[in-house]
Amino acid sequence: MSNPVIFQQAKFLTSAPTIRHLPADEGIEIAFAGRSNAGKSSALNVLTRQNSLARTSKTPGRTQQINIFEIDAERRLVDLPGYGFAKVPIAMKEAWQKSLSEYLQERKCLRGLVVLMDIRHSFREADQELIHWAVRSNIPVLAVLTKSDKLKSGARKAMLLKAREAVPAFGGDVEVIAFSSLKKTGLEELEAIIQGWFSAAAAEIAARNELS
Ligand SMILES: Nc1nc2c(ncn2[C@@H]2O[C@H](COP(=O)(O)OP(=O)(O)O)[C@@H](O)[C@H]2O)c(=O)[nH]1
Ligand SMILES: [Mg+2]
Repeated sequence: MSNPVIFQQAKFLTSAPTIRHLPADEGIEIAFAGRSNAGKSSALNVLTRQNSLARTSKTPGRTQQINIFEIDAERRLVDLPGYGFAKVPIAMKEAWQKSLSEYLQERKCLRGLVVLMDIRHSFREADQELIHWAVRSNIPVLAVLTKSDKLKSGARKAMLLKAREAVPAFGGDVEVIAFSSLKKTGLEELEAIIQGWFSAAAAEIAARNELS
């Protein structure tokens, strides 16, 4: 069994422009992905109870590198480069997309993917592609519908329901929650699911070590 995750312990470890600059591919990583401005950095800050751990920005497209936060020697949270941002030079955009896809395809310690999407525009094409990729790689997905405070209760419930109806089409382990960094809505669910992923991965690693 693994110890409970103490998210408050998270510390910035490093920023990697490409996957070759990442720490060794060992232990367990849970990654946060989403379009630029979806609310990734804000969610990471709420989760870790640190106001400026992951820099939040009103300028979309700022997070160009893979930012790694260490919880302890075994467990890390990863803020992936945002995608789908139009107002940057094409070469720059291609460099980010490359490091994103490389990380997703090659990182063996990746054991869970949190996909953040604005509750008002969930499951856009790039989000769907990412989720299909994770399902194909057997990585569990949590779709987090962000900025839920922007909608009134009725509309919020309708959007959550609509998003949940989209899940079976992915054919994998995909869950959906509504979330607000501003109001801390959905924080307990977010924590519980990530904790579950860390525990499951730790149990699997322990079982593998016993066999060898
Ligand atoms: N109202 C509201 N705004 C949010 C929420 N989360 C993020 N934002 C705002 O959305 C913008 C982008 O957030 P950020 O976390 O930097 O997004 P990232 O690009 O995905 O890392 C910022 O202006 C945030 O203040 C939320 O839950 N509610
Ligand atoms: Mg960010």
